[in-house]
Amino acid sequence: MSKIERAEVFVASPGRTFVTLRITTSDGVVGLGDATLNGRELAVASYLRDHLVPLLIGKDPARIEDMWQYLYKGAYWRRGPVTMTAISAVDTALWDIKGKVAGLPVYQLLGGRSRDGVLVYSHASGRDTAELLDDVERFLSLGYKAVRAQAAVPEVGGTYGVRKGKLYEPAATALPDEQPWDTEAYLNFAPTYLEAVRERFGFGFHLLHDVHHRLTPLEAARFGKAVEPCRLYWMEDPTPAENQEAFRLIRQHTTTPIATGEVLNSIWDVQTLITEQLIDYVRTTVVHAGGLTHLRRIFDLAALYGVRTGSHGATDLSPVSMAAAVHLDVAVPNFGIQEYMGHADETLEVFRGGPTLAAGMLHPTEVPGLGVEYDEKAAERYPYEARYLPVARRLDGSVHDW
Ligand code: CS2
Ligand code: MG
Repeated sequence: MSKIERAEVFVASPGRTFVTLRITTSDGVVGLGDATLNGRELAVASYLRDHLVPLLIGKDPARIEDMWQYLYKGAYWRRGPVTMTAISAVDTALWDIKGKVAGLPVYQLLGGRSRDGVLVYSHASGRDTAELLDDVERFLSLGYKAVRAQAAVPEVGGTYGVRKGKLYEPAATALPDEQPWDTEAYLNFAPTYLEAVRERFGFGFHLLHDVHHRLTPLEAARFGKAVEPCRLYWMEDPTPAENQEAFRLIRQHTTTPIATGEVLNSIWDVQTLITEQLIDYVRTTVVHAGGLTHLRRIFDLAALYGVRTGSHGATDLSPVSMAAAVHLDVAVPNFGIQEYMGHADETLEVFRGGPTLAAGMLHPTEVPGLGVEYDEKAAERYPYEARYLPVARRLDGSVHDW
């Protein structure tokens, strides 16, 4: 029987920081898992190196479900982003190994194709409405069928989601950047630029918007009503989702579809949201919600209630978890859409392979496993750099949800 012989944790910053788990079996088969938790990377690296790696050595890599239960229940302290990201990395690496041993791409192990390709959306943004409109036009001209729109709110300067360079990168400073926030200014301005997008480009593509956890339930209801004429594909994270019941109030007031879940990491964190149909898309991911094994469970629960998938896919999810995401996206029956921002050139020097983008859709690799390789030598050229996500403060100085 093949055994897990080695489990190595790599922390490197090629374009941005990523934590990658590499498991090698006694037969020399290698599996990769993404263990990146933006702004708290070393916590997961230590959880893996100091607490999980000693448990992996000598274990049977084929027993994926058993490993999941062993790591989840064996921790005693359950759930949370650090624990679940570490478990996700192990789970994903074992699916990579299983695909390589079977000689099949991972989607074939998940039931095979349900669709020809995976619809994606990317991020258009601007420092003002005019710049945003130009950016939307750029993505539409690239063939995207779905575009997220975010613009800075004039009175409060920087706002969530406004790209500075080639890619939107929020974790850009060695200590948290404190950014101003004013809800009233946002509520007055954001609907105007979403309307401007529809006025300029019409309704022939999906338009998405990320509120990014910033409103109270009633403010979110007000925003949802205000943007109903824009016919959004979704408004994302309208209010912090720890309080799942809060979404009942939003639901009572607006038909704007709702997506949430990128900061959540288990089926229990989205159980009420799904079973009470308080959301339309669940955004949990391979890297933060327990790997393919657990994410498949979440997606199957969602399917029972007409909730579709809409997984998070920002630049801080490595090509490994993006590849795993597309293998699952192409197979599940209730797929909705996949976020896809691409990665920096430096990142792609280290992570080789992965899904291909064509006509606004991602396509999984056909090689055995996940289809991504990690170039350890290239990674050594990009030593770890500590980076933090920003903190938002209201105009009175009090901390707000970033
Ligand atoms: C955002 C992310 O892509 C999204 O929907 O919410 O940019 C998020 O802010 C980052 O992934 C946080 O690391
Ligand atoms: Mg988001």
